[in-house]
Amino acid sequence: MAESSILFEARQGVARITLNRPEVLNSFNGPMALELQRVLADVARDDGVRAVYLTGAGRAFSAGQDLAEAAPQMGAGIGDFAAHVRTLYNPLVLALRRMPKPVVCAVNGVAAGAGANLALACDIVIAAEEASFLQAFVRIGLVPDTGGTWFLPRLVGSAQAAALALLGEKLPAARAAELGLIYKVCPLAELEATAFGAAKHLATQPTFALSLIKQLLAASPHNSLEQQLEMEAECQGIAGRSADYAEGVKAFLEKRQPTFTGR
Ligand code: LHQ
Repeated sequence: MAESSILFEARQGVARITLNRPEVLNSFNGPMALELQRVLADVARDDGVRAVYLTGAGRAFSAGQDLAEAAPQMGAGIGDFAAHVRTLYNPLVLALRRMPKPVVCAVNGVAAGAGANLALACDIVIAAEEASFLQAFVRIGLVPDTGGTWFLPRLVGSAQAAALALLGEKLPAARAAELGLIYKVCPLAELEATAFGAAKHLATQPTFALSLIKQLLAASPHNSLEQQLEMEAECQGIAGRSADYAEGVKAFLEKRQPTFTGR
């Protein structure tokens, strides 16, 4: 039987998800995108999982859409790209953004097209120095999808976003970090320890508060200062009634490390 295109394992409170079609640089065909949707939905529901780690097998993170599947001249292919994006990629972006626990993305190599934007949908992106980000769409006559035109201007500002999307040049990971597109880079040999280490740490943290922080940050670009202050107050009210706050403040007063349960 063929190996799954999405590898999944849960350990130490972390769901480890690996894009696994290395022979085509982990590019996505339909079954792979649907499988990733299923895994993300399971992970979102599983209280035993308190952080998510996403990476790619082999030398790439993901080259985006499998172009062999998408080529018009290949007969069957994908009939309607709009429907394809709506049913396969949009749900992935929303699943990552709405995940009620932090998602750490370890970009181990090139991230192109939908693969690049899937990485940008994650909460914390750490890339190998050898990795790169490529808004490849324009090179084949398409437009950025998978949230690219939403994430890019918010992360790097409109001038850099326009250049990245229109020129479709390969952006080395170190430059991506300088621009604020991603959190940081490290040598490939240290990527696993650095990024999985961050996920493991997050899995021991107050998960409920982390999910509220995600909601606050997601709402921020659309809110006025007044609205955001109100939302912070509301979330603080909720966080203040959590078991983890009770434990956090008790541990502080007792001068010990807290043991958070995520509730
Ligand atoms: C691939 C791919 C690939 C298949 C490398 N597919 N085989 C949404 C809706 C509907 C339709 C279309 O798209 C979308 C969203 C999108 O994501 S559009 C953007 C699609 N992605 C791209 O255009 C990127 C295409 N790939 C590349 O530009 C290069 O492969 C990059 C820059 C990623 C890596 O370059 P290299 O390191 O030089 O590797 P390579 O090009 O030699 O690729 C290695 C193998 O992987 C090769 O196969 P082979 O049999 O020759 O070893 C490639 O054909 C295959 N591969 N990307 N997307």
